[in-house]
Amino acid sequence: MSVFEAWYMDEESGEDQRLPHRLSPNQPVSVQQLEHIGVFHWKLNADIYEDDPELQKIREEKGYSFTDIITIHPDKLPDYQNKLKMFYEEHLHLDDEIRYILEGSSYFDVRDEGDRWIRIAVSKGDLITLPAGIYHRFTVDESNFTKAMRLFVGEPVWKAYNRPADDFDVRKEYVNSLRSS
Ligand code: KMT
Ligand code: NI
Repeated sequence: MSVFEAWYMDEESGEDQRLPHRLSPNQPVSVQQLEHIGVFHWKLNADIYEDDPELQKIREEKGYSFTDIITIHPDKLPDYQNKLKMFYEEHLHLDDEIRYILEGSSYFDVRDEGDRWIRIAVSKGDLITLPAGIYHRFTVDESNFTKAMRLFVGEPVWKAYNRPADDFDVRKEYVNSLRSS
């Protein structure tokens, strides 16, 4: 089982978004740093996701009433290349982004409070939440495969607003929450 790991990205290190893009030497980012910018994480047993009391508890506590499953793979996701490109555009949402990795692995990139890219490696069993208003993006890694559960409070809204999206209240509130913590 690979561990949940995050690092500051080398933003100069070439084209292929699916590569790790670590700095050298590696500059790790701690769980505490991630929590500070509102990114939270649970490790669950994805083998039992269909009937997992731990997942059920989180869903009840957080009100994650909606779930569906998305498979990101060239043969499984219609319009794969375009979708991948869209996911990798820096964007925000008006609601939290909650993803539970059931199979495979991938990267979520999030901006820290100083606007630097942090790359978060997620794999089977990682449930990650990104707060409403955080600038982020997503990519598969070199495995080109992730199966993920998408969770949502109520009726899902997948709409993404590409940067710049600084005028949204949700963005202002997010930026303020960083200042006051
Ligand atoms: C998003 O909004 O960034 C996504 O939905 C990413 C793909 S879901 C694993
Ligand atoms: Ni997103």
